[in-house]
Amino acid sequence: MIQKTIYSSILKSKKQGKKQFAILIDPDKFESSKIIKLAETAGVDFIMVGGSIITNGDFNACVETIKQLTNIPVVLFPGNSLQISKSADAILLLSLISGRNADLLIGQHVIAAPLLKSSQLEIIPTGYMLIESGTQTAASYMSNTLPIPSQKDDIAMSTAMAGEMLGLKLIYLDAGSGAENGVTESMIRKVKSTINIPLIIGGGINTPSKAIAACKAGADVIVVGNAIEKNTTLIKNISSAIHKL
Ligand code: 1GP
Repeated sequence: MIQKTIYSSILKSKKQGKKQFAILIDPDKFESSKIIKLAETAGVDFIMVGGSIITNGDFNACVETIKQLTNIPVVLFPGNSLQISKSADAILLLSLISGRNADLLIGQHVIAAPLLKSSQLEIIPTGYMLIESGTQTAASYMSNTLPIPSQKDDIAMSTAMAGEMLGLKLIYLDAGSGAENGVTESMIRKVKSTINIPLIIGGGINTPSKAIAACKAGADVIVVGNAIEKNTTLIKNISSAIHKL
């Protein structure tokens, strides 16, 4: 019997006021075990795998390789229903609630449901919200949705509230991979004040101080992808910074 404990560990950390750190692996760029070893040493809480588009990577092989290398839980963060691997531990079942694209609110989920049902994956229903970041991101283009304007805290708050009322278990505010401007502290703070479920923040976090600021504003989990591809020492630096909070 597979233990499905990832969501409960997020809830437990939230209750204790402990922040969690996830690294995001893009299967197109995953080349070596080095990054996974660094994640282990740094005490990374989760490894997320996914991307808006995969061109040359093998999604399933990437997940299997990571699973062989580490006991850190592997959580799928799928850009579409092709990005499902039964070898992972859990999946963020994303509903793109910032957008009005029915396919990403329910369509892809219908396609994926039988496969997910037959898997051992822990399913974590997640309200996924793209936040405008200065330039158009791959996530916004590929999803054919408009992100929420970065200064419109009220829209973000109402969207997150609706997501929680619909029964979603996490809210993920994402400025998009490599975003120039991350989600503002003001928006994080206000969204946090309106929901009880855990809050994930990602997109453009490339220094320990940005990660700390997002945590202090209310993030329960910080996700970093782009920056650690460029500078692997950030894995340790960001992890120790937010785990000390
Ligand atoms: C992207 O939130 C993730 O969907 C992570 O963003 O790659 O900018 O760290 P970065």
